[in-house]
Amino acid sequence: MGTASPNLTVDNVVTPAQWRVGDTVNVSYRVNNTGSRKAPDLSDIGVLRSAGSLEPEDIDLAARDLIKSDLVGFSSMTGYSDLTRKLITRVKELDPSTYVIWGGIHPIIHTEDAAQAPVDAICTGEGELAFAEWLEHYKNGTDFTNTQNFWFKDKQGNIKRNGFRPLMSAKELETLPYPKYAGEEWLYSHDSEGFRKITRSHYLHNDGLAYQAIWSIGCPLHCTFCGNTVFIANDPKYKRIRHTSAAYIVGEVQRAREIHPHLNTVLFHDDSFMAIPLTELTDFATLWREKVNLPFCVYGVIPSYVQRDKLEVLTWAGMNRIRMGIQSGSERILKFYRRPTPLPRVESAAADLAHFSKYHINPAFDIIVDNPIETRQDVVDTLELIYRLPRPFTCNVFSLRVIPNSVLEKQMQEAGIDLEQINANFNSLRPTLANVVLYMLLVWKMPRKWFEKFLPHVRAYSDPQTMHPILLTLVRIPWLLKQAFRHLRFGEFSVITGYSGFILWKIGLLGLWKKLFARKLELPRERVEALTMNAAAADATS
Ligand code: B12
Ligand SMILES: C[S@@+](CC[C@H](N)C(=O)[O-])C[C@H]1O[C@@H](n2cnc3c(N)ncnc32)[C@H](O)[C@@H]1O
Ligand code: SF4
Repeated sequence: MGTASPNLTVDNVVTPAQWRVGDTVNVSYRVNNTGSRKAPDLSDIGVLRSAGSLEPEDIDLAARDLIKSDLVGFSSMTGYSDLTRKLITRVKELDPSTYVIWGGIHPIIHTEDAAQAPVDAICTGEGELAFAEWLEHYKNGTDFTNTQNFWFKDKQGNIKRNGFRPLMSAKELETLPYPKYAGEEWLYSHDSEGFRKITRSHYLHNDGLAYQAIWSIGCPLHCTFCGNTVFIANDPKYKRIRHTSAAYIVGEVQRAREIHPHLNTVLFHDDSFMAIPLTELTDFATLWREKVNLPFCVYGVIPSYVQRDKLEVLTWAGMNRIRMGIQSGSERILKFYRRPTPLPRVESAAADLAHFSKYHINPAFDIIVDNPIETRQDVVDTLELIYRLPRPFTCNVFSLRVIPNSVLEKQMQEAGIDLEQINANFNSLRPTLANVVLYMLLVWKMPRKWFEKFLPHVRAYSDPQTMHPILLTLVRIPWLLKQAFRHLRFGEFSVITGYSGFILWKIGLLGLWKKLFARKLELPRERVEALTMNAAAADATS
């Protein structure tokens, strides 16, 4: 029999029709407890993971712990900027002498907004070397206000806006220590205990059996909706792909496995992994097989950089999953996003991926929907592309959001459109028929004549239309099950988190399962040698 516990569900969520990142808004909701025990405190419930989800008591409790330090550094994306601002404000109210620095994507992308918070400094670019320089001055009591990649605020509130340091070179990246992992890290918890040490259980619940890594920085494209547009505006050299040596990244993963021997997959979050030259990928593949020999997933794949050779060498190394950005099936919309990935190139990349489907959990293609610029034809074009792409695959379907200061923000302002911004979850789609049909296609390629019956009823985002929230929820259930099944078949526990994968690993069943069901590409030595030689020639000409 299970232990008595509260079971809280939230409904009747009412939010303003539109809000911008940084706004404080009123959100009302109803909480039902269908469990067998009283809930300890209803303020445990966050709404839409929005910045306003922490109650003032939580903010106060966290801030009281933080002011025990002389220096507090915050790091946040824009979606969490409101929460960060509240924490900073409370820290400063409780102890104005605590030195506060705000870093991370938000101060880089929306610098003026972050600078308005009661901070002492914000970090406006890469932090590693800049922070080391600042810290040296801070400890020695010397003037730190000239440190680049920082803006400083004096007691009167005047802001000193310093410029940018050059981006770190590959050589400099190589000198950095591995990212902190499962060491002295603390997590704030709602349960009135405040900060608690991070345990293996936290990792299992967040990442399953996966290790999250980034090998390369940079992206050659500048899609209007992406934060990259700001990185590139700050320094055009951001377009270049910079990365550490294969030995460094392999060493990083080996270190993680020493701490957590249960790790059984690595997820690379690089923005443009496939743009790394073939010679370097071949070096990586050879060393990876030799020293790590774990499956891995590559998230940032731009269709124009997909090549058979690259796929072959990485699959041989252990790559078993790929996520590729398609965004739209309409050439007009790709042009609007300034994405130089013509549809024939997208389709040939998908065909190349299909060639390796035996060794891969189906690839996931990113698609952006709910764009008010789209016409009905653009929406139909995307559905048609999804219909004809070679299977198996799935899609990550995102609702378009405007990242402040991105080129898209200007495009939307010019078009007179005020969009809900990225505070809301990217996955909260509008329940249009177009989105329902999209998910149906991800579950099953229906006969062409059925598909053609749906198409005339599909509308553009801005057109008046009937919404289908229940249908959208229903069609997502088999889609989720299908995805979970595909991961299970490969014994891959990165989307299925918690203890299940860990227990299977511990009793040895996971290893056995993978031996029986997961296929691994083996290549004869001559083929590997040929790939290595071809790589040098191919990189020289590309
Ligand atoms: C890895 C990644 C993820 C991972 C991990 C996210 C996480 N919570 O850690 C996953 C896949 C889960 C993810 C999810 C999302 N992501 Co993401 N993600 C990235 C990615 C590719 C790299 C970020 C990273 O870790 N970089 C490595 C670290 C070391 O660098 P950094 O954070 O930039 O920090 C440096 C500086 O900022 C500075 N710094 C940082 N903090 C501090 C603090 C102090 C005190 C100092 C001095 C300096 C400093 O120094 C650091 C080293 O140079 C970026 C794109 C990019 N190229 O940055 C997008 C990015 C951050 N993601 C983005 C978004 C929008 C999301 C999602 C909202 C998307 C979604 N589908 O829902 C979710 C949010 C999930 C969540 N709740 O956190 C946007 C953020 C835009 C914005 N303005 O906020 C980005 C920029 C991509 C984009 N589209 O433009 N993401
Ligand atoms: C950071 S991108 C990296 C993917 C890869 N570099 C590519 O574009 O092919 C991750 C995905 O998030 C989605 N995304 C990024 N910015 C978005 C925005 N402003 N609104 C909606 N989705 C967005 C896109 O679908 C994108 O493919
Ligand atoms: S290719 Fe991906 S990471 Fe690069 S700019 Fe476009 S969306 Fe951003």
